[in-house]
Amino acid sequence: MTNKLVTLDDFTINQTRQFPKATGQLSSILRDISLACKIINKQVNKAGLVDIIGQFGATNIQGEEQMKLDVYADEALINVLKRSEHCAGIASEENDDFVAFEDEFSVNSKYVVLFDPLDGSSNIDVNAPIGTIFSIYKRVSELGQPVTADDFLQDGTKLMAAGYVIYGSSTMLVYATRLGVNGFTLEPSIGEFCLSHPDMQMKEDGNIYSLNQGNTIKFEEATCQFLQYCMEEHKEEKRPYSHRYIGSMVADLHRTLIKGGIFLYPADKKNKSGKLRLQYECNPMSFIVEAAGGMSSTGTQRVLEVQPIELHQRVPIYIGSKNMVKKAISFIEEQA
Ligand code: AHM
Ligand code: MG
Repeated sequence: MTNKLVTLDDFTINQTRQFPKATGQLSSILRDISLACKIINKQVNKAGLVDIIGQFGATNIQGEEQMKLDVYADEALINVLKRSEHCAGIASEENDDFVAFEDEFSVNSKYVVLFDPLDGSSNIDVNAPIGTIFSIYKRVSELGQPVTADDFLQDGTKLMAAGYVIYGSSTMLVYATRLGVNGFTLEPSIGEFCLSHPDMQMKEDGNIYSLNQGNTIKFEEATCQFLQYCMEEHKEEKRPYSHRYIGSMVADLHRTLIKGGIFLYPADKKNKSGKLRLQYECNPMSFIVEAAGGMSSTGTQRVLEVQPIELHQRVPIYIGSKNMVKKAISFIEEQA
């Protein structure tokens, strides 16, 4: 492994070999997603050069302004997955409803893909990291027919794989299956994602907390108490925990995965479900973090066990190093 480049393809083919009955369809979808992300990456890199930054004049279902790159990323993923033989349909944070692919190959495909094509898009015009988040489920509807809403409303425990691509100082694809979490860095000269972070593990403890502290005035008592705890001097560090917040979930969680810590977007007095979306953001990230040995909770329930009722549903989230997440939950339990 040390002196040979292991591409994403090499890696997934090797993983598939461990399961004699595997058909390779999941690997093929992953390859399609990585292709779409390379296309998005090219455009993200050009964002400062071409006149692509700006509002597209449309709003998405959450009433937020979409930027041009969001639309571009959404279309890149849909086009690639539509052509793929193994994807039966998609649901995207940018679209009101899921899309069923109805050609003869797609209706016989086993998998559906959900994605947030460009998360953290408010960071585009300041050149800060943004990302694509994706998840793959096995459909529950009958093969041979177009997919239905039930295929997209499965809880996170049913995930087959999930991942993200971070467009940062380098471009990385991190993906998780039940076998673990691995990170691949895009080698631009050959256009391949190459294994750079094998078997990623989350630290049990951490000393970084990440949340939008500007919302403090709206926070519930338990969140304020946890914040207070983070700002106290801690024995081991002889100082308070550090606060880091980019405002781009992919970037904040990528740091959390590598360095340990906690990321939270809690419910507050106004937004009882927080801000982040269960199916597009919280479930895939929870699956990755749990597969790396971390923990993810809504504060009262494991995120992956929340039964989705609608596609664009939001949930509060506390995610990261086990002991920090447990500590945050302990304040919620005390208040209850
Ligand atoms: P988006 O999907 O519209 O980009 O919003 C999601 C983003 C996350 O990446 C980030 O964690 C959060 O919104 C930041 O929200 P806030 O600006 O309220 O702190
Ligand atoms: Mg998002």
